Amino acid sequence: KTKTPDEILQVDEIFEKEDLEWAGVVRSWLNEHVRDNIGDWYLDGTIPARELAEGLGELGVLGMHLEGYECAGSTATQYGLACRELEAVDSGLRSLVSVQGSLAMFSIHHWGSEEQKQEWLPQMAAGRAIGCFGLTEPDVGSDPAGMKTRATKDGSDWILNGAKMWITNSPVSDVMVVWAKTDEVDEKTGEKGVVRGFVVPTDTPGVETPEVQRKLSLRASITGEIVLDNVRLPESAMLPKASGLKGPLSALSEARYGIVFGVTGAARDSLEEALRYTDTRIQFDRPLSSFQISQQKLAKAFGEYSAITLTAAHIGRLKDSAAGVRPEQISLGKMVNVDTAMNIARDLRALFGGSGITSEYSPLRHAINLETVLTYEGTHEVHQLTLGRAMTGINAFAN
Ligand code: TGC
Ligand code: FAD
Repeated sequence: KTKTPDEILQVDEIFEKEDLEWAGVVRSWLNEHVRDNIGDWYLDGTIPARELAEGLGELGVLGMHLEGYECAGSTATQYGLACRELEAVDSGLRSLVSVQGSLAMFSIHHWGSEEQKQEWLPQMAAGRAIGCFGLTEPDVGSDPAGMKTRATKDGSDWILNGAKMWITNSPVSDVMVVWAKTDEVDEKTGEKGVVRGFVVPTDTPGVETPEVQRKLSLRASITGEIVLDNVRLPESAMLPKASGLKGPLSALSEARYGIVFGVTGAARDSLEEALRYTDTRIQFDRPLSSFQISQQKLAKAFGEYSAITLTAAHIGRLKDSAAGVRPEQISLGKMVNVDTAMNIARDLRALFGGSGITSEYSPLRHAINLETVLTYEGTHEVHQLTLGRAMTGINAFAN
């Protein structure tokens, strides 16, 4: 009698019964609406973002961990388990939900005015409005403190100029949270330039959002630029409570948390697919699953999958606890879980032989997607240095 990896691990002893039931609801919805299409969307290099956002809004996953404004107010663990199911289908799908809920909606929810929250959060939770988050620029990625996008005052209005790069969903967004430096003096450095967030409807004159083409990874996701050419905004467009890098970094903590859970889904899906395939594929008159080397690969992947699942559960519990989770703990989860999930998907892909390089089977698609996940939301190296700093007390990011 065979058992699934989750049965052997006894995930029902790791997570609460009702949380796993919720994960089952998300999984069923994805099986019904997405799973059969994902390979084609990936090959086509796109995703029906608007249609999907409305479906995901109805399912209740957009901004589900936020309170009020028609958001579900779920626990961090429940949100993590939803990310796990989404990324079991494709990292691009989890990206759609991460950017909407953890980056754009969270920024407005945490740092916005009451009017901004009332205007945007209910329609974003329902998936009627799509949001994006513009921090990275063509010349500034890992070091957002060096951003060049500027917000200057003209009377009571703000004028935004600059460019953002690699922005998930910018070409299909209705609203953007854009981070720019103002002329204010930074109290810490004594220099001019304080990072502020702005809520910018994408139909504002001067905004353009060309799509990034020719991606090899995260193909079932729309990525774009944001070009801001003398974009005039009312004073009320600024997020009033965010000042300094803490604004965007707090949102990044939320989205990185979703990744810690999400990638365990990509690993689980790769393992389940490999178990199914090796059970039915016959070589030398025996199923592939009967060879010792196949079982070694499966066992190694299972061990690693178990470890990252337990890490995600631990970080979820910390986030749900009264004390909360610290940024370096999220860095630990992002660094270890993404790298491990990528290695699991890559190693298992070999078990499929030639079939493994087609869109018919998921492990290579997951592995290639995870190259992006390793890079965005803080590169693997940024998280290594964050942990290095937490352990040694020495900042090795710069001189
Ligand atoms: P530092 O100057 O020390 O800190 C600035 C202020 O921020 C606070 N802070 C945090 N707050 C909340 N959460 C965090 N994770 C935080 N990290 C720092 C910090 O306490 C300080 O507050 P205050 O009150 O003292 O001013 O900056 P740092 O040295 O900590 O940061 C340096 C570094 C390199 C770690 C940071 O710049 C960084 O994380 N860089 C990576 C940039 C990045 O991750 N970009 C991601 C862009 S968005 C994206 O990729 C979306 S992909 C979406 C998808 O499709 O799923
Ligand atoms: P760089 O910062 O130039 O880094 C290049 C290499 O140098 C990396 O290996 C890095 O680790 C290394 N490096 C940099 N500094 C150091 C150092 N001090 N020590 C050691 N090594 C270092 N951004 C957004 O704002 N919003 C989005 O929605 C978004 N979506 C994305 C979607 C996709 C598909 C991709 C690929 C990216 C997305 N990003 C988004 C951007 C992403 O966050 C950046 O690509 C990432 O932060 C790295 O920045 P960079 O590409 O400029 O690389």
